[in-house]
Amino acid sequence: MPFNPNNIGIPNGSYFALPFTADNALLALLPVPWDATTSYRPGAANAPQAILAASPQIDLFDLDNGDAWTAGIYTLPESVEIRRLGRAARRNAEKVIALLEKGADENSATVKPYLDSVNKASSTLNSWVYGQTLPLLRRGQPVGLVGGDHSTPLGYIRALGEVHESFGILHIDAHADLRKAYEGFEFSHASIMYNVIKHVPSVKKLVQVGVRDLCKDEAEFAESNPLIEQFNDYRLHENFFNNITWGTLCEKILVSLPQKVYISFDIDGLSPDCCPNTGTPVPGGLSFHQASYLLKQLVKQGKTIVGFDLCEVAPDHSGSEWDATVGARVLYKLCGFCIRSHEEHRKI
Ligand SMILES: [Mn+2]
Repeated sequence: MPFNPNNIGIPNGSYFALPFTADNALLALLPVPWDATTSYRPGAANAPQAILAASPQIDLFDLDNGDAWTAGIYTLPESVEIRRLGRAARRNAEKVIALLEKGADENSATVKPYLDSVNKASSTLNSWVYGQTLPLLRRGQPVGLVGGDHSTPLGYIRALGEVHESFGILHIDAHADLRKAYEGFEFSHASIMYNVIKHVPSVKKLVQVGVRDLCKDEAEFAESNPLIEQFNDYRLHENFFNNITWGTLCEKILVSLPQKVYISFDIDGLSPDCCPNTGTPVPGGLSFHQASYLLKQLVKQGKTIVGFDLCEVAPDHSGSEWDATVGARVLYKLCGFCIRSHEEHRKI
């Protein structure tokens, strides 16, 4: 049967049930089923599959991006080995967390072997993601990484750092993710942006939006580092209460970003009604429309989205598909804006 974009999608193993291959798609989607270091509530490892299952119900025509999908969105297969490695690492991480909660020291002989094995597994993941994404970037194909917890894109951002001399990150998240390590895990979901700043010198600016839960060390690190600019959720809402519009705030948010922008989208940056089962939900946050409008303005300003990730979506074990449905919608917006930004770029 020929592909008909007006019909309901027929599941085919590709996001949004689209009929593209590596050779005829502008954009590639890489599922990373991994939540080894999620501290509070696991589940993000199941997001790539749950979002895939929820994605065919989306109408391909998009009121912001029209028929952007026709440029091609291709889905890479989910790796069985990575899923298995992540599951084993998670079991060891749970042992570490349980021991730490009983008062054990990170460096004690009981904790250390488990901790070392989790850190080693995370390094393996980082190398794998790097190896998957670099060749695609080299042939000019941007990648959307579908996590997984927020530790998953580090290898990808490192690969971007080799292909692009200079780019900025627009980071939407309830958390700053600037911890030097968390619970002893060097590559924790709570450390992703610290690791990016430390390991990827091509990142010239990190703009964080929606942050509303961070420790003092992170606040001081952000304050003292000229690369980092935070638009925390309390200040954003203070502006709303004083009749400053979201359009004005978007301009302020986007002004310091360079021409090339990577988007790191933690679903918990949105209000928890969009992601009730995410690992560490926090009250407050952006609405779906605010986030969408911010991305639209980014593209409108002529910036190029060189890649993106969507992390920390966690499907509901009770059978509700809401988290995955919102995840699929956010993923589709990210894909659409990324494609549009490349078309805009070509026009210039
Ligand atoms: Mn995060």
